[in-house]
Amino acid sequence: MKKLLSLSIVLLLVCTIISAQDKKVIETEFKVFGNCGMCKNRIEKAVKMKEVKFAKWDKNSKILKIAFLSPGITVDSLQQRIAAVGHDTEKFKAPDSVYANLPECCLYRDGNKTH
Ligand SMILES: [Cu+2]
Repeated sequence: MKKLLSLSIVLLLVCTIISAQDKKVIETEFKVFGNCGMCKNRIEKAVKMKEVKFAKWDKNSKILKIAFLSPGITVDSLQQRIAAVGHDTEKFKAPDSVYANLPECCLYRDGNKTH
């Protein structure tokens, strides 16, 4: 009985290790539209969660570099989150109502740059 117990503990450990290895960190980058440092905070905050290991947006290139755990989350779900706080991505457009509430310096669609 004791043997069986220790065997199942070993088995459990092995399974845990295997499933931990299944989670891969994916590094990618995609375009997110925005203007300034406030945008940067908003964008990076939108994807802040434990599955995201790294997120950095560059206001000049408009590129968000991101590293996240797969299959926990997908690029689409990340882009949807960003669009939901008011920033268009390559695939998803922010709702007009959310966009309209952004501070003036963050309004990137009409091409005005106040910074
Ligand atoms: Cu801004």
